[in-house]
Amino acid sequence: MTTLEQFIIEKQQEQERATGAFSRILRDIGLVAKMLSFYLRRASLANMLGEMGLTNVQGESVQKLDHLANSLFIRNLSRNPHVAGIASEEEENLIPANPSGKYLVLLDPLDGSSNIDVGVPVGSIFSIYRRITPEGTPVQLQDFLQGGRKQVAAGYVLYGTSTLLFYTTGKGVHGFTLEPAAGDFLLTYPQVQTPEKSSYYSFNDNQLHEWHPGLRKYVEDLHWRNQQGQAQSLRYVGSLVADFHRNLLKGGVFLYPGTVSKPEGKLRLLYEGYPMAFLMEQAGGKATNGTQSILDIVPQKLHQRTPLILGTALEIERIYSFLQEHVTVG
Ligand code: AHM
Ligand code: MG
Repeated sequence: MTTLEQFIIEKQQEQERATGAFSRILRDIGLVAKMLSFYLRRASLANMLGEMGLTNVQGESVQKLDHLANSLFIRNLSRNPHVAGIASEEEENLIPANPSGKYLVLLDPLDGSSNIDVGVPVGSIFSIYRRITPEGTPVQLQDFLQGGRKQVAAGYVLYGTSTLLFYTTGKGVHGFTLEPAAGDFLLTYPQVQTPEKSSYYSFNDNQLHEWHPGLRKYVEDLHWRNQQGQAQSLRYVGSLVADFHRNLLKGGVFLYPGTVSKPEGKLRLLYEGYPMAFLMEQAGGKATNGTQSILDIVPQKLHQRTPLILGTALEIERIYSFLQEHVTVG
């Protein structure tokens, strides 16, 4: 079986100018994922559930495990000489690391906070960029605001019935499963393509009344298709990584759109939108905010939010046609 480490080395050898810097970052992310997987399984036994009593930059209460995941990633990655800087959903400002490094890592260290305390799968999301400011100088905000098409890699770790690590470097999506006995991630999903047919839909409908009328019509269409015998099943975990992963493998669509009172939506462009969009496109699907591809959105700030719709290519086209047919917002 191929381990994540072997796979990374093989891929590195395929690139003429590869120095191993990038591979070492992926290895570090894998290492933190293994540690987190271990801590998450013990959380309710080791008094690691519940809140820290702090609020993060997003105005959300920080869970103990959010805090742990954030510190583990930052501590490990900032020791890596190739990491010039880090940005995290949990940190207000960017974190300069090693000025001589040439890569940046952006993180949602533990995604799906509302599920942490109830034993429901959560995840970590990462994306990697090459810096644009000169090596040897401290990183700047502009390094982090290059836009989704500049990602050199993106991926996620799903802490579920098994711990899975899926990533892309722009040449397909590859998935690994943690073999706890060996302590290694093993290649179990080479070259993942999402099915063409969508069978699942995932969204929180508590603000449906505030959605764009085109999207409300699309939801009616999902129900109508069920009546026609074209089974469309609702599956919503409430952890983006888990919802994304199921739909990636089974064929589906995930929606977290903007609403009349929150047109910018909830999810973060840099930590959640870009990496998941990169993965979905690499697996043959599409990602949109309703008007343009997520990867084409020009970022303005670190913690920018975005409406996020991810799914099979045909299903996203279908959504576009509903949005165009019903243009009035209200
Ligand atoms: P988090 O980063 O604070 O965990 O929030 C992101 C999560 C996503 O994992 C998930 O898709 C979404 O928020 C669920 O939101 P809601 O509870 O509104 O359905
Ligand atoms: Mg998140």
